[in-house]
Amino acid sequence: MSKVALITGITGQDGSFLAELLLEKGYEVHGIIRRSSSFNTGRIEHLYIDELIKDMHIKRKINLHYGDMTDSSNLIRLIQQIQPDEIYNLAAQSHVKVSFDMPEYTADTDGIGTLRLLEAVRLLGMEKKTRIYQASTSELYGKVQEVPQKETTPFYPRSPYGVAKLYGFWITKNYRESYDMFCVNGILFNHESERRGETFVTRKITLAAARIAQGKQEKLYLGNLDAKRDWGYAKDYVECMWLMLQHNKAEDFVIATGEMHTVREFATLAFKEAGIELEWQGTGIDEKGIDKKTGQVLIEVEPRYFRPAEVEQLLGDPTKAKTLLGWNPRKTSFKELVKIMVKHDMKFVAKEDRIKKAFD
Ligand code: NDP
Ligand code: GDR
Repeated sequence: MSKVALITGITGQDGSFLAELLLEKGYEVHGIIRRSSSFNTGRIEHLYIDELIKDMHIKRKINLHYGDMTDSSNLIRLIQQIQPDEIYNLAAQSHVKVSFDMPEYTADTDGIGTLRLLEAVRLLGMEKKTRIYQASTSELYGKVQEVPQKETTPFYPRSPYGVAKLYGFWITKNYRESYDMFCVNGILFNHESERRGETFVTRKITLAAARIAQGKQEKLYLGNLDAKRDWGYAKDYVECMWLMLQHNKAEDFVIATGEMHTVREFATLAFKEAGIELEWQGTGIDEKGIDKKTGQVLIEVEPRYFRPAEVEQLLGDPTKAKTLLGWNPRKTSFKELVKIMVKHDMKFVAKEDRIKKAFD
């Protein structure tokens, strides 16, 4: 009998990579999707469309169910019906800047949503059957109290998102300690990919670099160029989520590369991959990224992208995951990550244009 997994947030960056990994491992995979007036399944279509075409008996590789983290009765019904051995709670309003605009919704989905899921498992008497992974985050460290950050570093969140995820972290730990449930927190540092949402800084940069290189965009506007992040590759990180649920003991882990770069460095490297050498001039909001060859200003600072409270730097220490889970934090280097994203977006942007023309 294959194991049964339920993924909340299956349509997101991590959900799509995790679904692929679990299918490879022979799992029966279920996912919760939100009803939307437009398609939100772009990242997972290949996991069921191919199968639909091949086999008209509709032998789907993944099973999708409508649901929402704000709806308890829906979560209870789905968990009862699916009887999962493992739940990966990846669903969240995951944009830090947007959480300042939608603090209550973010708290409801990211904080109380986690409680709803844990309670559903407990109320159904599945505490001993179902293992739960909670998508915690380096944003918990916020205004950092120690460098690098590890499992014992105190938290100091700096956004409604960080505060909502703080509740998710502690309620997961509390259910583990109160009801002896196998529920764990993965404190994941930023991880990116060619499937990253287009408003997160890395993807915004790689898409802009590709469009500018192909003459389809003039300028890129960014916020804080000095922010430093520990950026890894999402495909490597979902492996850790799975490893944490296979571990013999329920415990929390920091997942990071142990290397930190500024937004400016990411942009410099991404533009280089797209064939453009940047040089930086000016300081603060007057800083500009200039094409060395043509002298054209390609990047400007736009105060609209600054946050009311910023997380200036994050650097994780993955020693525990390395030692206890045998995970390799340097599988994909920073340089390789940028290369993967720019290579993808150069093709994506070229195709985007062909699609647009087809509808003209
Ligand atoms: P994405 O934003 O790409 O995906 C979020 C997913 O959650 C989407 O499937 C989205 O659905 C779904 N979702 C949002 N709100 C709800 C809701 N109310 N009910 C049900 N589903 C909902 O995030 P990532 O894949 O990047 O991240 C996965 C998780 O890991 C998130 O919890 C995030 O906070 C956390 N995390 C991410 C890190 C990163 O660097 N990527 C680092 C640390 C933690 P839809 O497609 O319909 O919008
Ligand atoms: P983050 O990711 O807030 O770390 O949260 P994001 O890519 O949005 O920002 C990273 C840093 O870049 C700075 N920045 C900009 N950010 C965006 N989005 N747009 C810009 O134009 C821009 N210019 C500079 C930001 O100020 C910030 O310092 C991500 C999410 O995936 C969370 O869900 C997750 O928990 C954390 O990573 C770990």
